[in-house]
Amino acid sequence: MISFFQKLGLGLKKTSDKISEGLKEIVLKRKVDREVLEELEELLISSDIGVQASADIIESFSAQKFDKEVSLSEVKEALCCETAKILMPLETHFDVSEHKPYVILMVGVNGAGKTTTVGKLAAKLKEQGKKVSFIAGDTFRAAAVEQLEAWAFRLGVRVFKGEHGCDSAGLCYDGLSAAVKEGDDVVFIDTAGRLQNKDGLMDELQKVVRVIKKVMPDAPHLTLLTLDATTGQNALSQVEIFKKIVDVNGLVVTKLDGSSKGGILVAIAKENPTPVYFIGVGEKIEDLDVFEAQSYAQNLIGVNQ
Ligand SMILES: Nc1nc2c(ncn2[C@@H]2O[C@H](COP(=O)(O)OP(=O)(O)OP(=O)(O)O)[C@@H](O)[C@H]2O)c(=O)[nH]1
Ligand SMILES: [Mg+2]
Repeated sequence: MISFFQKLGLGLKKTSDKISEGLKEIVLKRKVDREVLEELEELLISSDIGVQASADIIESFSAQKFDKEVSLSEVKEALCCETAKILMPLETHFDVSEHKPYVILMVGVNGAGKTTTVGKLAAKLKEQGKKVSFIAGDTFRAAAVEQLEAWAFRLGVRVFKGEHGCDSAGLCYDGLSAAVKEGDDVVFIDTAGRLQNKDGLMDELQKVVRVIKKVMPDAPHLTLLTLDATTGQNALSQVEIFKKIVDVNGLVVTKLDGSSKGGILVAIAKENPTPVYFIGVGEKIEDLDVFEAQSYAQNLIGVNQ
């Protein structure tokens, strides 16, 4: 069976192909001079790595390799190493045993992959023997509850739901109270997708957090912002704005399969560092894994290509 590392490699292939092709043209039989450095920096920026992170990577690269003849693999190794250094602080540890129930609030723009991530993550927790439940906080989008229920049915998980269009905050209050009573280990609160410029929906999210705290003052223990990797630079503004509204303390980055914008995580690490809990490389239940800086950097730069 294909490993997650291989899947990540395939997923990031569009980005790494672009970087590899660019690198071949730049480094072919040339000493590293100003021009080479500039071209490398441009290549990184055009791969969504961000201006600041690209400048840092090139500065360190230059310190090691300036005026030297280098092979393609040496360049890749050096760029990978610097990229991994920038990504390293985003690595984190997922431990739901610190609270009971451990409350995970899913937030993000429309279609980012929140509900799918709930399903994939719940499957992992169930495998570990945890008692998991869902609160269908997306009372807004037609079929949102059914989508969550389909995952719940498949995994054997309880769903707390209300009438279509009912008050999401009220539902979350009741749902969390029920989860406490049931002795659940982990509760996922799925919420409606909301664009970062929709004030009304953002107010609703704050209300959800306020009522959750009435049931459990230290909850939500993890507010996970789900980012769609194909959105590229816009992900930076999503991180910034969602952090202003709620206490986002973790990220999930989905759709790395087929995205040529995998460099965005490096930009986030530099400009708005936030722990990355999971990355998604497909629609299937097993297509979610923990984020690892080293393997991410290797697949992004295409060191083995
Ligand atoms: N290729 C790919 N598709 C994904 C991934 N994660 C989610 N999807 C797909 O993206 C689409 C949207 O996913 P949802 O989980 O419904 O997203 P959401 O954020 O809950 O959407 P709203 O509730 O409408 O805001 C679905 O078709 C998912 O199967 C991933 O890592 N890779
Ligand atoms: Mg959803």
